[in-house]
Amino acid sequence: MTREYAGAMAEPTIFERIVAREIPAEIVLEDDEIIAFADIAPKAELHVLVVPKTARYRDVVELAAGDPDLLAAMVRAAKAIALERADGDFRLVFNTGELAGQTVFHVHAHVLAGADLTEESL
Ligand code: DGP
Repeated sequence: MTREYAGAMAEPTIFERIVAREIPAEIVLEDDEIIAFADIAPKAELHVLVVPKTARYRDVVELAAGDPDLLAAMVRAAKAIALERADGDFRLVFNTGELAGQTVFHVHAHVLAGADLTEESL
């Protein structure tokens, strides 16, 4: 795991600790670049976090600028999870910045699927 971005924190984030298996999680998908696991506080029938293993990027803006292929891999992972665990449709949310509700500053996508989400669509 690389932790190279300029603002790298002294303490690893909770997601780095999940990657390192220091904290248990219900892992649903993993490859060399990405890990995906159930959100601890689900907001939908299916609520999975898709997380790059590298801690280099704080948010999706940094990721898009620094490694668009990795961002594309996250989207592909989201689709695979929605197909395997729901009907294939899904909502992808990147909280970006504290005022938008981001609490973990290691880029991650919320994949929400399962029950009908249309009643609460944006
Ligand atoms: P955000 O608010 O966008 O930064 O999302 C962070 C998410 O991380 C939030 O939905 C709750 C989830 N979360 C926080 N701590 C843990 C944990 O220890 N395990 C798991 N599985 N999810 C966590």
